[in-house]
Amino acid sequence: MTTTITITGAGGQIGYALLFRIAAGDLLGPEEKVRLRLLEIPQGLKSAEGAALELQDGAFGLLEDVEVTDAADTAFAGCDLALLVGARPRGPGMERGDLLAANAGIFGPQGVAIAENAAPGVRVTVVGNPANTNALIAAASAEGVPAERFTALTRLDENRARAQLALALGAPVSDVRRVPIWGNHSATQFPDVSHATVAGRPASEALAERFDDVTGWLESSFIPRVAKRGAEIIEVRGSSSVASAANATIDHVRDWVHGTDDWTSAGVVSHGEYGVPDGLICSFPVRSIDGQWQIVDGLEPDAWAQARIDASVAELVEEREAVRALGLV
Ligand code: NAX
Repeated sequence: MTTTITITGAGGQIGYALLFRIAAGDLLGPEEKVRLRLLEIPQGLKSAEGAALELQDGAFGLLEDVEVTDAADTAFAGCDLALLVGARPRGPGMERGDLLAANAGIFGPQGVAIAENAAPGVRVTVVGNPANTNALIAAASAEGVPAERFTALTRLDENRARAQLALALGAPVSDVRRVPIWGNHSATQFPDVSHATVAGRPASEALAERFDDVTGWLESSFIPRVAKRGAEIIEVRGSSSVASAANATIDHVRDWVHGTDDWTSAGVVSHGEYGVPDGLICSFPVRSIDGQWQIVDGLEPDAWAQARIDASVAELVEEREAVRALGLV
C-alpha cells in the first residue's frame, strides 16, 4: 500500500524536519510506502524543491514519489493525510483579527481543495497557527468532508507537559501518562495533571510529597512553563520550536492512524462535550480507536480545573466570533 501525504509549508522549518522522518517510516511504519506532495507559495518553492532533492539523496526505500507544487488542487489530489503546516505568521502591528483573516485566506481555500481533490477518508492535521481556528475554517470550507476529519495539533503541548512533570518528579518521561491539554493551542491552554500517573501511581500523590503547595506550583510554575514553552525556546534558541513540533506532528498522526493504548490530546471538533460549544475545534483528552478520535468521557474536572478549561474555551469562542464576523465560518 502507498499513502499519499500532503505537507503545506513544506519549504519551511517544520516541513524540513517532518519530511525526512516521514520518508524514513517514522509516521506509518517500515512497511507503508509514501508519496509526498509538497505545497508551497511561490516564494517557498525553491526551498521545497531543495528538500525534494535531498529526499532523493536519502534513497529512502519507502519513498515512492515526491512532487512540489504551488497549486492546491494538485497538492491535495488523492491525499490521504494532509499536514497543514504553512501559515501566515503575525507581522509587526498586526492585530489578532488581521491574523485570523490572513490565515482564513489560506485555510479556507485549502479546505475547498481538500474537499474537491483528497481521498474519501482524508485526515487533516493543522499545525499552522492559530491552529484550532485554522482547522475550524478549513473544516467549514470542506463541504462534504466530516468535521471529525479536521484536527489541530496540541500534542506538542502535551509532550512538553509530560516532560515537565517527569522533570519535577525525577521520573523517566516514559513513566508519565495521562497529562491531557484542554482548550486552545495558546497561552490559555490547560495542561491537566489531575489524572496523571507516574509508573502507575497517581501523580497527585507524588506531587504532594514533593511540593507543600501543589496548586501553587501548578499555577506559578508548571502551567506557565508549559503554556509559554514556545516563547522560552525562541528566547534560548533564537528560533521557534521545529524538531519538537515535527515530532509531535508525527506522534499525533501516527496515533490517529494506528490507535492509542491510553489517553493523549488533540484538537478535535466538539459535540458539546464538557460544555464546550458545538463545532469548536478544542483540545480534549482523547483516545484513537479504529482510526477515529474519541473524547474521553466521564471525567469530572473540579472547579479550579473547570475555570481554566472555560477560560481557554472562551478564547476559542472569541476567535470563532472574529472569523464569523468576517463571514468566514
Ligand atoms: P516557517 O515560516 O519556517 O515555514 C512556513 C512555510 O509555510 C513557509 O515556507 C511559507 O512559504 C509556507 N506557506 C505560507 N503560506 C502558505 C500557503 N498558503 N500554502 C503553502 N505554504 C505556505 O514556519 P515553521 O517554523 O515551519 O512553522 C509553521 C507553523 O507552525 C507556524 O504557523 C507556527 O506558528 C506553527 N507552529 C505550531 C505549533 C503547534 O504546536 N501547533 C508548534 C510549532 C509552531 O509554532
